[in-house]
Amino acid sequence: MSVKVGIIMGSQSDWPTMKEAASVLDELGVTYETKIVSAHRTPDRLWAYGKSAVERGLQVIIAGAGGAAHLPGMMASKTRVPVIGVPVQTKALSGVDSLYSIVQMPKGYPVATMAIGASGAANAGLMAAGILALNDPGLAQRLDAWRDALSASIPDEPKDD
Ligand code: RP5
Repeated sequence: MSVKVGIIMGSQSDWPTMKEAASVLDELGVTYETKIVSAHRTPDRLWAYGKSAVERGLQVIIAGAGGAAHLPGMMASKTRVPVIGVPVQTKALSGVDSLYSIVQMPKGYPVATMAIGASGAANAGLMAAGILALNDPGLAQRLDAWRDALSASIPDEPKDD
């Protein structure tokens, strides 16, 4: 069976953030592929990945990048497969640069933009799982259980350390 989720990122340096998405998908039993695809350093790789995404059976692409983060938007321009964008936190501007680069897409080429950093990457994994769960009852059940477990782990009252 073909892999349905692609996790792509602009650089090796994005992996510590993007592996939060991978980790959530692991917990939910969703298979995925991971690739370094840079809008600026490997534009031909980006083009080839986007061009073949539909025929390869990808159903969601999670794309993370930092700084001048053009990867998610460029990928959305190349394929109709839904793209979830993760703004990677940067040293210079704390990831606000990444967020602004990803979120403000022109009409016609949407990117579902997550929060900056690790939480955004984890939520990207959950969002991808939620999309796939629409047509996968087993995954829907696992996702419901995951959400219930998270909810159950929250204490009723705060306590001192
Ligand atoms: C972007 O530039 C990448 O997504 C990364 O977040 C940022 C910095 O890349 P490196 O210089 O660490 O490779 O393209």
